[in-house]
Amino acid sequence: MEHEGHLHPISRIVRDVNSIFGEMGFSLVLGPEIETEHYNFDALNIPADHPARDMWDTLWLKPLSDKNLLRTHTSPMQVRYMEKNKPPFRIIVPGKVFRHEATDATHEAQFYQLEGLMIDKDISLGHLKGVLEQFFEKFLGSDSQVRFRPSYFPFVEPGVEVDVLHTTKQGTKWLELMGAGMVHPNVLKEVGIDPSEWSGFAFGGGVERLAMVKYGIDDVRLFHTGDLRFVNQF
Ligand code: YSA
Repeated sequence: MEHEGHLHPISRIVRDVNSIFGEMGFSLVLGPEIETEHYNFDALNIPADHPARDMWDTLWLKPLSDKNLLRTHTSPMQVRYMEKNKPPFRIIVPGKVFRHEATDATHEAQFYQLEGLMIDKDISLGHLKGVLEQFFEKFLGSDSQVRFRPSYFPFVEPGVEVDVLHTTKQGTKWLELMGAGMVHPNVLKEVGIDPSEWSGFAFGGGVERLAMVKYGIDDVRLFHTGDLRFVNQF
């Protein structure tokens, strides 16, 4: 008997997200999974002694003296892209990230993130909110509920976190989907972009969590167990 194959739900989400942001003028960019301390931390305004490094439990590669690591987030691609390209631009960067952390229903040690970056003239927090609200409306439908909370990341000022209402068999509650904010002037200066002329926003979201909200799934670990009874439902 022949069985028709299909995309893994995470690949499908990445394609859907790419097409929604593509309609809003964002281009797709990819980057390396092995990163340097410079791009993962220093160039993002997180120097070696900065307490915010504890936000990302890092898997360092040997020899430790080389300061190479498995990227803990897709944000290093903001710096790599801005070093090589002149604004204005809008990009999204999907990719695998790695963290040395215990797993639970909302945390994996290896998962996918989606980075977004827009730099132009006179960009404000209102543009960030508008773009993300439009994205969630197209991705989840007009009855989806999104909230923005003040938060802190060293590479943005101000910073926010974005939660979406998540309904599963267990009930409905807010799930954190993204960190975001206005790109910090120090990050722009680091790549030679004048913050008095250009401004912009960035965001980084969890792709598995986007899928959890879209499909009402209550455990992030289901995506990577290889259990076909789960995967074949999509
Ligand atoms: C913040 C500001 C910006 O201007 C740009 C990007 C960011 C996000 C930042 N780089 C970051 O990684 N923040 S985060 O640690 O809070 O992760 C972002 C999102 O990834 C979370 O909101 C969540 O949806 C997902 N995530 C985080 N840890 C996870 C996870 N998903 C599954 N398993 C984990 N362990």
